[in-house]
Amino acid sequence: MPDPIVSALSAPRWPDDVARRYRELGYWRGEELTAPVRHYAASHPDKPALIDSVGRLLTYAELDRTADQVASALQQWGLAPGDRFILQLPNLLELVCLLLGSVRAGIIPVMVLPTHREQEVIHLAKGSGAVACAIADRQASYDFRGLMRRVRDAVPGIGKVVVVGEPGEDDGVISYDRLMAMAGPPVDRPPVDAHAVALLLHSGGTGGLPKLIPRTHNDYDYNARASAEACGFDENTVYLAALSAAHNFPLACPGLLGTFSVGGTVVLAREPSPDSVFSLIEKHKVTVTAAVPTLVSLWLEAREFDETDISSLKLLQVGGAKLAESVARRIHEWPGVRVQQVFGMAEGLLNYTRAEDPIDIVETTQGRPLSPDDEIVIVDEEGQPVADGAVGELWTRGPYTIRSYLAGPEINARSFTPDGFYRTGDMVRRLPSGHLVVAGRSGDQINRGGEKFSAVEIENHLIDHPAVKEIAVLGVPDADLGQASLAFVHPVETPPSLRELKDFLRQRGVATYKLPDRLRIVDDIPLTRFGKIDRKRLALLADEPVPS
Ligand code: J2J
Repeated sequence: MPDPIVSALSAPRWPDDVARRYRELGYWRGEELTAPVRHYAASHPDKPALIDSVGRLLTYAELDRTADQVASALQQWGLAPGDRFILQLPNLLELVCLLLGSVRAGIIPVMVLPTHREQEVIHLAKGSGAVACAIADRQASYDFRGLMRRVRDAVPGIGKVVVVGEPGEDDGVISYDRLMAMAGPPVDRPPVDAHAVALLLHSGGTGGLPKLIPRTHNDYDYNARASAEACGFDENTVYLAALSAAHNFPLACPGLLGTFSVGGTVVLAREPSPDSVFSLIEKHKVTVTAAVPTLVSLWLEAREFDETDISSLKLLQVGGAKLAESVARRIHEWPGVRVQQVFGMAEGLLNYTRAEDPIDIVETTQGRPLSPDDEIVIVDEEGQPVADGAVGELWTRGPYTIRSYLAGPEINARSFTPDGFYRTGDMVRRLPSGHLVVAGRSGDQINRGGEKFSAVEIENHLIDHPAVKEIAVLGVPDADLGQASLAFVHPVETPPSLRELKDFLRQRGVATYKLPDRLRIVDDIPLTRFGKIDRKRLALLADEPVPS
C-alpha cells in the first residue's frame, strides 16, 4: 500500500495548463529553493550572508558550503529525499543551515515554532509522517529534549533527533556537531524537481489544530523573490529576523529567503525584546525588519527611553494582525523609517503596501496583492461576489497560493472551492486602488497579537474539564493584543477559576499563547439553529458588562 502522505505530497499541485502559464510568465523558474545562495557564493563568496545574535557570521561561500555539508550529513545519518524533518529551533545559524541543507537534499523540513508544545508538535509530526527532528537543547528555562521525548512516545516514527547544544542520552539523539562530522565529500545529487514540495509550513488553524501547508520550490522561490523586488530589497539590504524564522513572514516575505535572493545580509535575533533588537540594528546597520503589531507597540514604548542608534533602519514591515492607524503614525515619527503593511498568510497570498503608495494608504490599508496573477474575489455568505467596496470573505488563487493542504479530503473541500480558490476566512473590503482593508474574520480563528489558533481546538480540550458543562472560546477586542481570548463557561456546579482552566490546558501540552486570557461564567452557551456555537451572539454577550 502506498503511504498516503507520500502520495499526497507527490501529487501535482496546480492544473497542468495553469502550471505551464506560471512557467511561461517566468514566475516559476524551475530552480531549487536554495539556488540563490549557490549563485551568490560563486559571484560574491566573501559577502556576509548570515549573522546571529552572538556575532557568528557566515559568508555566502560558507553558508553554501555548510548547506552542502548538512545535506550530505543528513543523508549519512539515514535520511532520504522525501523524508519529513521537523525543525523546531530558535533563530540560530543552525536553523538556517539545517533548513537550506535539508531542502537541498530533497528532505522536507516541517517548520514548527519554538512556542509550540506537545499538542501542536505531535499533531504536525503525525500529519507530516516525520521521521526526524531538530531542536535546541533549551531556550530560556524550557527544555526541548523533554518535549521531544514526550512527542516521540506519541509518534514512535521519529527515530532521530539532532540537538543544537547538549544532546542527552536518549536513543537516536545526536548533537549538531556530531551530525556535521558525518558530512562526506560533496556528492552528485540528482537535481531536485522544482515542482516538488520543498517545505511544510503550518496554518494558524480554524476548526481545530494547525494544518500542514506544502510549498514547492517553484512557488516559494517566487514568493521570496517577488517579495524582495516589491519591497525594494537589494545587495545592500541588511534584514533582521526578529520574529521566529520558522514563520512564513520572516522566512520568505521577503525575510531570509528574499534577502538571499538579492545577495543581502540576514541578521538573526534570538529573541525580539527591544534591547536585543535595537542593539542588533545598531551593531549591524540593519535596514529592514518585520514585526507583528504587539511587538511594534513594545518597541515604540521602549524607544521613548532608548538611545541606541537605529538610524540605519529604513523599512519596518508590520503584519500578522491588523496595525492600528495610530500606531502606524507613531512609527512614522521615527526619523527615516517607512512603514510597510503586510497582510499575508502561510497558504500563499501576500499583500504589501508599496514605497510609492501615498502615506494615508500605507497607514490605513493592509496592502495590495504581490503578483499580477493573484486572483482575488470577495464574496458574501452564498459565495457570490459582493458589490465593489463592500465587506466580504476573501478567496484567492495564484502562482504561490496552495491548492490543497496536506490534510484529508473533508478539510480540503472546506478550505478550497472546486475551482481552486483558497477560502481565506478573512473579511476584507477592496478600495478602487486595489488595496485591501481587513475587517475581521469569519469562523473561529483567534488572532492574539499575531499568534493564531482555533477556538474550537481549545473548546475541545476544556469540555473535558470536570467543572465544565458547556464551553465556548471567543476572540474579543483588546487594547494591547488586538484580540484576547475569552472563555465562556457554563459550569457543572462550582465554576472553575481561570487559573484552573489554564493549568488544565498546560498539563495537556497546549502552547501558552492559546490559554484563555479571561473567563466569563454563564448559564448557557447560545447555539445556532444547527446546534453550533453562535459566535455572533457570544460577541454581543462579551460586550455586555459582567453582571455583579
Ligand atoms: C490583519 N490580519 C492579518 C494583517 C495576517 C506576512 C504577514 C503575516 C503573515 C501571517 C504571513 C494581517 N492584518 N496585516 O504569513 O507572510 C491574519 C489573517 C491571515 C492570517 C495568516 C506573512 N496579516 N493576518 O500572519 O499564516 O487572518 O501568516 O489569514 O500566520 O493572519 O496567518 P499566518
